[in-house]
Amino acid sequence: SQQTLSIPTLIMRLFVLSLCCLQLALLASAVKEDEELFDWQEFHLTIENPQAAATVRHYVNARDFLVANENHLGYTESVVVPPQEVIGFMAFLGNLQVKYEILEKDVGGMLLRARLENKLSARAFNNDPSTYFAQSSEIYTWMEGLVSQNSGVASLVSIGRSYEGRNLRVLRLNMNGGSNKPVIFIDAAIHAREWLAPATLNYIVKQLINDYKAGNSEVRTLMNKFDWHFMPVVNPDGYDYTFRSSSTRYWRKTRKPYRFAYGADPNRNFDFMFGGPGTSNNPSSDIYHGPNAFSEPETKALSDYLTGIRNQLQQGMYISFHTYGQWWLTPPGYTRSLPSDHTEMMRVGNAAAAAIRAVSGQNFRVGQPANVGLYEAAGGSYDWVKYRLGVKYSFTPELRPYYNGSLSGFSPSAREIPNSGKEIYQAVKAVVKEIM
Ligand code: 0X9
Ligand code: ZN
Repeated sequence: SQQTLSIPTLIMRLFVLSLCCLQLALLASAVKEDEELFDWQEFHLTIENPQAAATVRHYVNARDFLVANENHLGYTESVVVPPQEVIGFMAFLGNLQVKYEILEKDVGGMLLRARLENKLSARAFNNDPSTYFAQSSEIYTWMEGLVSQNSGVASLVSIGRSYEGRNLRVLRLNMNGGSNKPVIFIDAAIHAREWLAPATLNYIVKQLINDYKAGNSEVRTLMNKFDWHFMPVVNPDGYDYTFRSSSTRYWRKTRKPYRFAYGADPNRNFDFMFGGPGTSNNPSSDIYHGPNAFSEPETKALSDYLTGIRNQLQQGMYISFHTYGQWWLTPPGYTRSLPSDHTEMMRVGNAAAAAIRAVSGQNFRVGQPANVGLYEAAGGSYDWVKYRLGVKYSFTPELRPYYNGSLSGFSPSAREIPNSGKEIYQAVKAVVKEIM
């Protein structure tokens, strides 16, 4: 069924095609993937109205700035600006009467120092991923080592593959071999840039094994009673991408391509209140929920695995490590309305905060995100686990440092790993004891 096109139709089609190309070129004007960001400055904006927010977004999108949506209190946003654009951006913000603060004058320098420190840590501690920020393959190799040193009690489960084909792996510690024990499931790095989360998880794994072997009676009780499952890297494509250069360091989402952008926010991609408050249908947004629930192979694999152990999980607990801000978040995260078991959830959450305070003096706020200074967000993993799988005890801790609005909170020094590890290890034991 060949079709001849009239001249006007052809011209029309060429015109539409050229418009598409123009749009492609505009959208492709993102920061180069290998940009090291030396002397780039981090602006923190406090935008009072949606109109101004749109104007700022338009200005920023037309330039090669690095934007990391935070969607914390209202319309606040971190924008990282190249040195030659700083003066112009300040003038633009002044005209628009948008309040701003410069939080970092050399983002690239700061990230380079963090990277060097991380290298030194790796070398000083034998490339042990509980002492430095390791990529997914290094963490997997380390877990394989744990399995061979602890045969019979430790095992590795492959639960699927990421979009780019990386392994999705769960380390299981079942000390006395019992079957059908209640499960404690802990995951990390649903969000790519939150490096302290997998490192803290690895620290806890190592500490549990050491304390068990040393005959610590508290740990022996907790490990014998529960089957412990650890998934250090839920989003390995995004996580490994953050190791490529400074300009990719703040990547948050998966890496599956969508129209002119990459990735969905895995913590908006679960099948509970999908597309609700605190999510976006724009693929270039940092909180893009994806085309449909479980569109990402990573969230699909995790949800299938959790569904498979549902009965054991209902008797245990789900904990999803994120950073940063120092909160021990309780569900539901999609709304500020209190759940019927609010008092009980606060009781258990407060036990975590008390344990942390006793170890380090750090303050962790407990409650639903929108009631403790964060925001409502639908489609998150812990809400799905609680309200779809029926797992009562489901938490999302936001680890160190205390929230200050800056992107630098995502790149703490490797020296923070043991500090975070110690306090969160005690917190995890405390909450599990509360539900025994
Ligand atoms: O926005 C999120 O997904 C979490 N904060 S983060 O800074 N790590 O991105 C908050 C998760 C709270 N849980 C839900 N609201 N689902
Ligand atoms: Zn997160």
